[in-house]
Amino acid sequence: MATTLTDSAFSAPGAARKADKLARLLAKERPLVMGVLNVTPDSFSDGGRFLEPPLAIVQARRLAAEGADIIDIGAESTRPYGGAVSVSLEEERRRLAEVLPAVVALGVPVSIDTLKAPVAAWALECGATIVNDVWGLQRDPDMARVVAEHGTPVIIMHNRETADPVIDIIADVAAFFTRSLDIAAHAGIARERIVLDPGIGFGKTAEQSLACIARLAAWRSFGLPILVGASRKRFIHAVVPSEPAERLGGSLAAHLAAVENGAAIVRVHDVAATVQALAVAAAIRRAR
Ligand code: HH2
Repeated sequence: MATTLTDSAFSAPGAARKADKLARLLAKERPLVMGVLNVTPDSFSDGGRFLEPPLAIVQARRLAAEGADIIDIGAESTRPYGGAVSVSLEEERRRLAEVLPAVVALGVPVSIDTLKAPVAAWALECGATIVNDVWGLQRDPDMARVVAEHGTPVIIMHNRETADPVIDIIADVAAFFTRSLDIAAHAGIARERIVLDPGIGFGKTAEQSLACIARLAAWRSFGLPILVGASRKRFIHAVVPSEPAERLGGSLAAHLAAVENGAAIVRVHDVAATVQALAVAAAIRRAR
C-alpha cells in the first residue's frame, strides 16, 4: 500500500541531502507516483481548472492525500500535441508565486516542470527539490548549470520538434539521452541525481509512444531510473477513441505496463486510481 511521503527534510537546503532523498524515495519497494498540478489555462487535459491559486492548492492537497510521492507543478503548458502559447518568465513566475510555497508546505517533495532556467532556480529557492525539464537540458543553455549549482535531482525527458514516423524511436531516445547525459556531466551534475523519461506523446506518433512503453527495457543500459508519463495522452485515443477526461482506463493500463517493464516513477493526473491499481498489481505479483 502506498504511503504519503511527508518528509520535510527533502526540501532542506544542501545538495547531498537532496540527492540522498531522491535515492531514498527511489529505494522504496514500489514505484513512485508523481501527481500533476497544472497551474495553466491551456494544459491539454485540465487547462484552466487549477489556474486560480486557491483551486490549485486544493488540488495539491488532494494529490498529497491520495498518496502522491512527488507533486509536479507546472505553469506553462508543454503542449505535447502542438499549439503551445509560450509564456513569459514573469507570467510563469506570477502563476506560481502564490501556489508553490503552499504546495511545498504540504511536505511532499515538489518538482518544477519548466523549460526556463530562471524559473527552475527561483522554484528551487522556494523549496522545490527536483527539476523536470521536458527538453532534457537541451533547450535552455543555463538549465544544466542551475541544476548543478543547486545539487538537485533532474528529470531528463526526450523530446522532438516533430514526429517522424519512419525513425527508430528507441534509438532516437537513446541518442537524445546520451546527449543530455553529456551536457549533465559537463555541468557537473552527479549521475545519481538523474532520472530518464522517454517523453510519451512528445514528438512521437501514437505507435512510437506505445513502442516506448513496450520497450522501456531498451534504456536499462543507462543504469538510471525511468519515469513514464502516459496520463490521458493521445496515443490512448488512437487505441480507443476518447476525450482526455475519458482516458483513465488507458492511463492505468499504460502505467501498469510501464512499471512491469521497469519504470520507477509514473507521472499521473489521477493519483488515487493509480495508487490503487499499482497496489493491486503488486499484491498479485506477490501472490504468484
Ligand atoms: N508530460 C507533460 C508535461 N510534463 N514531464 C515529464 N517528465 N514527462 C511527461 O510525460 C510530461 C511532462 C504533459 O502533460 P500535462 O502536464 O498534463 O500537459 P500540459 O503540458 O499541456 O500542461
